[in-house]
Amino acid sequence: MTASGRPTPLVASPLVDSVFDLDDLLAPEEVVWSRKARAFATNRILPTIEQDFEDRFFRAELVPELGAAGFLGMHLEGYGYGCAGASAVSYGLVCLELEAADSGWRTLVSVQGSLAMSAIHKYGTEDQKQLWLPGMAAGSLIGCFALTEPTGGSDPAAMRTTATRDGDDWVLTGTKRWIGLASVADVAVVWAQTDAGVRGFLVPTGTAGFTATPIAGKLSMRASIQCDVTLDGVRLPADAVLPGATGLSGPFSCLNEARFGIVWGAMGAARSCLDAAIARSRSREVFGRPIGAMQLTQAKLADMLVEYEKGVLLALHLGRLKERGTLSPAQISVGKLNSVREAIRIAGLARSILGGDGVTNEFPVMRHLANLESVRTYEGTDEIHQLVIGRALTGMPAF
Ligand code: TGC
Repeated sequence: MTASGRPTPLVASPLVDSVFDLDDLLAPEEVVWSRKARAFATNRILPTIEQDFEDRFFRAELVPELGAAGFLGMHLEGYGYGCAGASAVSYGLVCLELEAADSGWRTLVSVQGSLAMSAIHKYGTEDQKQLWLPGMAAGSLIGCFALTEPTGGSDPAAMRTTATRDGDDWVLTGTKRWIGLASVADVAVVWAQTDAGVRGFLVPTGTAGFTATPIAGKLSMRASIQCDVTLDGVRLPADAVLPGATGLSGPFSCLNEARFGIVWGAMGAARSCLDAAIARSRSREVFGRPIGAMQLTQAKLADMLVEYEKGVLLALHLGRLKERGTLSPAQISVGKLNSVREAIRIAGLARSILGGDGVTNEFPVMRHLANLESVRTYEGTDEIHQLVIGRALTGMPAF
């Protein structure tokens, strides 16, 4: 229920679907994943999300349900470790449907599957994979990914967290910030400087010296958790290191996975805003007729649909490239930059169609708008992605 007692709208968008017909471009199993995620979002997230956002409440019981649905680590290449072995496009569609409910829940699937699980899956030993991945796929264990530091997230090469050898052990010291799920995580994938460059470490969060503190005062992503993390002489055994990753390409390859999910997810938030605006335009009367019968409103709705459809088609193109194994970081940057930027524009136009009521939680639009400002900032800001694209076009790095 919304604050006004109206039922929370379903994530359904029959009008948008009928004009676009995305399903026509999808394989049958992709439609199945999409509908499954839409049902999960509608039945398990939407009924409580406005109140959870208001209360800053993370509904932890949904995590094993996401695992049971097969959404956690669903796209990790190959079967095994309890993962679904689904296609990149299927994963993207799940991200879209979950983010149509709330960016926080798509973020959870990203942090767990695309960042923490993918780091272990790409770079871990067989023992590390067996220890962590099945529980993480089931949602009985939670992972986080500690890369960003308080001095800024855009330049991981400048990280100050260190890992030094002491006999066979590693000792980690430093601070991380904006680390999703860290205070509820069982394991943290921590990136730190070593004599041999940046390495990744698996840190059970109960290890002495590891502290995670949720960041207070967020006006965005309020139904999810982001933390400050302190590593105060965290002592780890030799086999805590991820052996397959040396250098920044390790964490950056995981960011590629998460950014790919955002390309799709942000369009889900956009679709939810478009749905709300369409419904309101048909029911709200001003100057004696529905505002949807007015040319200025129709122009806004048309522009919103065009950008939504273009964004999803771009996501689908990138998904097909990913499935072929040819998707490049610059192509992902094009998608992340476009999807989030256009989703924010669509949400803003939707808010204008809703009038004053658009700033209340009677509608999901301000929540999406606030969430999308976080989505715009993490996993590479607009400016970072412009610079990655600029480097690809000119051959000259400008950062
Ligand atoms: P550069 O010299 O370009 O590259 C260093 C090494 O990395 C490789 N590389 C990549 N590999 C895979 N995928 C990519 N996208 C890659 N980009 C670079 C590169 O080939 C090189 O490899 P090697 O083997 O030659 O050493 O590195 P740079 O430091 O100059 O990079 C510049 C830039 C701007 C591209 C990079 O710093 C960047 O992407 N910055 C943005 C980082 C970012 O997105 N930060 C936010 C992370 S969000 C977060 O941590 C929170 S997680 C979500 C949550 O917990 O809720």
